[in-house]
Amino acid sequence: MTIALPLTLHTFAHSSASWRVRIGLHLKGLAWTTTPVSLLDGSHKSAAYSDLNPNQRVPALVLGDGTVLTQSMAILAFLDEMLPAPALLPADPVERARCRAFASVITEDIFPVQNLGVRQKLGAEFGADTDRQAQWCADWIVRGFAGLERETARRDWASGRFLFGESPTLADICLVPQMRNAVRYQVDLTPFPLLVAARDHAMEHPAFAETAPETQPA
Ligand SMILES: N[C@@H](CCC(=O)N[C@@H](CS)C(=O)NCC(=O)O)C(=O)O
Repeated sequence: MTIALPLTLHTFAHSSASWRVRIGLHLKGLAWTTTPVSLLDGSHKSAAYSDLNPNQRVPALVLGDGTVLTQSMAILAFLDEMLPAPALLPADPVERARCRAFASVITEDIFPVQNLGVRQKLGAEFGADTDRQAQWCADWIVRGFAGLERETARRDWASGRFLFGESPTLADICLVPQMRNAVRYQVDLTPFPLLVAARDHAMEHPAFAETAPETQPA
């Protein structure tokens, strides 16, 4: 079975979940066409986009045969299953579990509480202005990053490598966009030197640099 081409990625440049998928596509050597979905003007809630992704979130990946895939981690798993090299997880089962756990801290513990819909609700229903919303996001990022920094220190990770070895894995794919969110919310990264080093190393790889929000159409 092969992946039906061409691929169309419905994405928003500044969405970290979308960036994860762009990194994965690039790592797997796949080309794709971008269809921008603006979260700023609510395009993700339009009738047309809701037909494509009933959950009204980006990203969504449309395959050449019309199949629609959603949820960044499910899309990355699909890519890894269809194109096993380069692998997005370590070979060793324990390391795989640790790598998945690292990614989950970001995708399940940190990211959901700072998502756009959450921030909008904090503003509309709880009166939090943009500064308070940013503080909210920063607090959850700091808590999550503190754990990841401690975990990384415990693993004797050395800078100049990817988080789980010599090639990028889900851990790097999730960390880099989340670090960008941290910068956006003015998180002081000084307490997280290992995460900063991991981010900096990953950003030297074309799959990360060439898919960064700044490189995207919208
Ligand atoms: N768990 C989903 C999260 C997708 C998601 O929430 N994307 C954000 C942008 S990064 C979004 O579309 N937010 C819209 C909203 O919160 O209303 C994934 O990993 O794909």
